[in-house]
Amino acid sequence: MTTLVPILGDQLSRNIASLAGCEKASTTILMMELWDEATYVRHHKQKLVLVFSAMRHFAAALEDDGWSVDYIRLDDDGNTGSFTGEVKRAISRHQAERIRVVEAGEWRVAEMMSAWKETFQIRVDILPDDRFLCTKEEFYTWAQSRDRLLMENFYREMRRRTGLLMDGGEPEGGQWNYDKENRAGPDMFMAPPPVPGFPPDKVTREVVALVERRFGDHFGSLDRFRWPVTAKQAAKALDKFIAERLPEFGTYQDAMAHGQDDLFHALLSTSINLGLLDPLEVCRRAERAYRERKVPLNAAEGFIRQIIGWREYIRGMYWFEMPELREANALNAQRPLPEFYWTGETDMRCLADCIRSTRENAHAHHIQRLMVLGNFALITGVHPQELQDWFLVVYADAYEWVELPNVSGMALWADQGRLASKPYAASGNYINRMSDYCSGCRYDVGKKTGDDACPFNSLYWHFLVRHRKLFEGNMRINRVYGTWDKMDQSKREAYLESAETFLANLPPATSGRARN
Ligand code: FAD
Ligand code: DLZ
Ligand code: SF4
Repeated sequence: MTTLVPILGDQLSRNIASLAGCEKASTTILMMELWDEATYVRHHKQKLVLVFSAMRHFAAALEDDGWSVDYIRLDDDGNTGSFTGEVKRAISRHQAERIRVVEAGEWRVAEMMSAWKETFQIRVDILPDDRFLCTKEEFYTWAQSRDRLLMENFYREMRRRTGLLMDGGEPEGGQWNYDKENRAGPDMFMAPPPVPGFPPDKVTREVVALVERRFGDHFGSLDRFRWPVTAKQAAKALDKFIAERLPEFGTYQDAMAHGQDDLFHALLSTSINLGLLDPLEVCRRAERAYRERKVPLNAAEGFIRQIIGWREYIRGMYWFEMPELREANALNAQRPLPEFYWTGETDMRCLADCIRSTRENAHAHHIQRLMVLGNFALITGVHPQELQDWFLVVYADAYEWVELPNVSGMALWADQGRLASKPYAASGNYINRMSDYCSGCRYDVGKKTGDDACPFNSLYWHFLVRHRKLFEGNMRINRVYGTWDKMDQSKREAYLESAETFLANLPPATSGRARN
């Protein structure tokens, strides 16, 4: 009896649950390069190269281990371009009597998979993805028993459950969270070591040629492709991060510096999301570095919180809130995506730099995504689906399960605050404090209104005034309305007029698009 084990492009883990307990002699692994997956949004070219190259390397590693792998290339004759079409063909090629597959990361693909049993009329076992530390069911149980779904409470449970940075029943060092120590802007002491790059090998070069040929008009440049494409490379990237950048990770976690794209960040999300690195192992490594006194507690805790806290919480929220989350638009934002999100052509130096990094690296770090790109879209009222699609296209680590709650919930407050207790709206003052962007900008961050004033300043107030009814009752933000009410009438009018003039001159996207 042949068991067919489809392994999806983001399931590239040797210990994937679908292979556990399978006999090599009676198992065929199916891996598929698919037109539908490559084009459901017009992914950044680096993401396509990353996924296809990592898939090809993984298939070769499985074959070296003695597994039979049926690998369908994008240009192979007869490739139907869809998961269902390729599984159907493989069932007949291998006379398969059973399918074992790990659940899909995305709603869209999970829906397809749930129809396989009826479509193919054979046994289909869909297994939980145990690379996540919290199952969907555990998350639902946690979420259903609460009014407020605070990440911090979830995180504490995950710390207790994993035992990471615990001292008996108490958090290591006496505090759960050292975020207050993690808010330095860029400074003269900051000297980030370079992130290791992995120049394309023969396999990757072949994929680069394929992507240029078939997806040459997608967003982004391939010139600086440097992502790990194998588990071995990802392990090396992790070693270097723990040794060289983790010690300062906490301190400069929220800092931004012009032209410095990586700072002290891990650059590990692409590897973790593909399955090249195990998230729990990554956290254990960070903990070990702390216990060996190689990194301070604020760095190890801050980093571990991102993974067992934020990453797990975001994934849980995705499944808990779907499918409504994709349509959510609590602020009734209707503006089209501005043109410069595709071109980077704007005088706003912060946005121009974040978009340049996005185009060149298929990456921007968290604060750039949240407080520059997300914040601008929030305060100008960009339609959530326009921004969701853009974020899904442009980042090499983007999969809907992680992109959507971050964009819709965290950045845009489109879910009415179920994920973020207050909107992450900020004026130029925040960006100036956390970056060196403003010093070289054509706009003056100190000016509040007028042609050369930082646009974030008036847009911030315009946003708060537009949504006063909603936010006045929010304890975490309502104090700002006191400040607004105390301002001179003429000053308030100038703010609103500046913002209106700016918005009237904000061209919508015409040169780029997220979907075919
Ligand atoms: P580091 O800053 O070094 O953090 C370490 C790890 O923590 C990351 O590798 C990642 O696995 C995890 N992590 C940190 N924050 C988050 C978070 N909010 N959600 C999930 N995991 C987190 N991350 C993605 O992987 N894919 C996305 O599509 C994505 N879209 C985002 C969109 C917005 C609007 C925002 C605000 C954040 C988004 N993030 C996304 C989260 C975060 O920005 C990236 O995980 C991070 O920038 C990846 O770089 P890094 O590995 O250097 O992360
Ligand atoms: C992201 C992606 C891309 C671009 N291409 C493929 C592919 O050709 N074959 C494949 O198996 N997976 C691909 N993926 C990842 C899938 O989209 C991913 O498995 C889902 O997003 C998770 O449900
Ligand atoms: Fe951005 Fe305003 Fe600073 Fe310019 S002045 S970099 S627009 S925050």
